[in-house]
Amino acid sequence: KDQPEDDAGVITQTRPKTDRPPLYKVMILNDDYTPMEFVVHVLERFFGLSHTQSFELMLTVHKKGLAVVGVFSYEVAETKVAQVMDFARRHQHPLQCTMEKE
Ligand code: TYC
Repeated sequence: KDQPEDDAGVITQTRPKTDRPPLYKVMILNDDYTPMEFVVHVLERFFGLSHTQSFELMLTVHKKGLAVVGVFSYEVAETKVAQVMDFARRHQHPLQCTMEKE
């Protein structure tokens, strides 16, 4: 056998940065039917925003079509989306909430 059997001479380069888990943007989308007060309530209830912050963010979505309402780990983002979609459905509003990798 003429191949070396050990790692002599092999340089293992350590990676300079530690990977952080990816983050996910949670967004809500505008529609023509969901009442403004309902959206404000959703933002207060599920995203811990103040009434004033929630009202302003709701207006941003109303005018621009969508907005990021928070950035979370995959599992937290998934839970927020599910909670909002379930709450909207139970109240028969078409409000849509989605997530996207940052
Ligand atoms: N456009 C809705 C209305 O005029 C209000 C609204 C705002 C709906 C934000 C959804 O994500 C939304 N009643």
